[in-house]
Amino acid sequence: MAERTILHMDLDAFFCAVEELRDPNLKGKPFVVGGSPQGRGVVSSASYAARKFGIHSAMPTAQALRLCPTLTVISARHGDYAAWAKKVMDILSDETPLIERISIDEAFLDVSQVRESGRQIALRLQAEIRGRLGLPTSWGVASNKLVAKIATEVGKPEGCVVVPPGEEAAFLAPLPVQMLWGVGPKTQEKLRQAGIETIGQLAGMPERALRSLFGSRGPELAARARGEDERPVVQHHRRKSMSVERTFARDQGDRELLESVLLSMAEELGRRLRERDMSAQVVRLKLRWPDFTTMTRQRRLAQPTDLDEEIFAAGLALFEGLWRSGRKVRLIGLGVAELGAFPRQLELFDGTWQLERRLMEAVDRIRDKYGEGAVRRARLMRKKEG
Ligand code: TTP
Ligand code: MG
Ligand code: MG
Repeated sequence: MAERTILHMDLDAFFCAVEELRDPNLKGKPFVVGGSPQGRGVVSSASYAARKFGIHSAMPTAQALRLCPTLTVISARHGDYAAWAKKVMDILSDETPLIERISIDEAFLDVSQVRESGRQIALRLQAEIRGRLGLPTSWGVASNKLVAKIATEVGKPEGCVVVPPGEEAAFLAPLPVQMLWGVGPKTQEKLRQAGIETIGQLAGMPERALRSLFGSRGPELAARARGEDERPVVQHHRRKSMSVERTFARDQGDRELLESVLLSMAEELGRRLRERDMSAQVVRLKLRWPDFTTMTRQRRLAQPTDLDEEIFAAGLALFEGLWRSGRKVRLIGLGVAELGAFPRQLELFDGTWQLERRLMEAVDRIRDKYGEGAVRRARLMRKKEG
């Protein structure tokens, strides 16, 4: 692949920054935008002054108040943020059409074809967004998305960190593994137990050790730790839907098995969405009976999602609407549609936070009931069929 120049931008304490535009007295003060401490509100965005107290996004507001009793809590006046974010994205779009928005306040730009250096472009856009809108941004410049995004994180707030080509691995080496895309709490814990805390240590792990810890995912993880990433910058809505389906060698009427197949499909779709930094607004189910009649149903979600649990919950609800106990199924398919880089703000409203909890509990219940064995059984079946 020819050498690329990728920029990544993320607004600093975005919701807080918008609130500061409304009320300049907030500047420099510890405050958060979030749900109320009664109920089960959580912090959406914490000002940098509040972060000094250890306050961060997704922390219960009540806990944030314990850490900083003088904290100001502002309820999210939602509409505004999207409008401000759009103004920022419009400035970026004027620069290049090769822009991929990945959340409400961040985007990648591919400026490989632009003659100006990545640093110059980033600094110019940073100044323009500050000057025209009064909003602070941080920028990362690198040869790929993975490293550019981490560079942004490292420079926050109001930073511009450039990682020259060839220095990706050296740049990442001292950073903690959890800054790496794809390393969640579970992976982090596994690595910690193996004595691995920095990205550099991960990059240096012998292939055998990686495989025994993470199976086929191991080498991929090591590649990321070396700062390798070939994912292109994808303009929005290029891809509209994705789906997976399975035809059974023998028609299946067993609820346990059908549900576990559905679950593994939801996991597959969730993984593919997250890999592309996308969310889906619609979930679709397809069932084909032994006589080849085919039914499809779809459901629009209250919020776009990239979570296995939510895709599964919607798929399961559709399934239950179509299927009667014991009825044989020839093919089952699950899909997601209306994909985009939607802002995901489950935590904004206390109610949706609880909804997410409920969904996770539902999945755990099904896993408890049917056990890992059910999923394994489905996998074995697939093997036999293949
Ligand atoms: P982030 O970019 O993750 O956070 P931030 O902009 O507040 O702070 P940083 O300087 O570290 O980038 O998220 C962007 C906005 O999305 C954030 O201002 C509020 C919203 N958000 C939530 O509503 N809930 C969350 O859990 C997170 C992480 C963000
Ligand atoms: Mg931000
Ligand atoms: Mg962000």
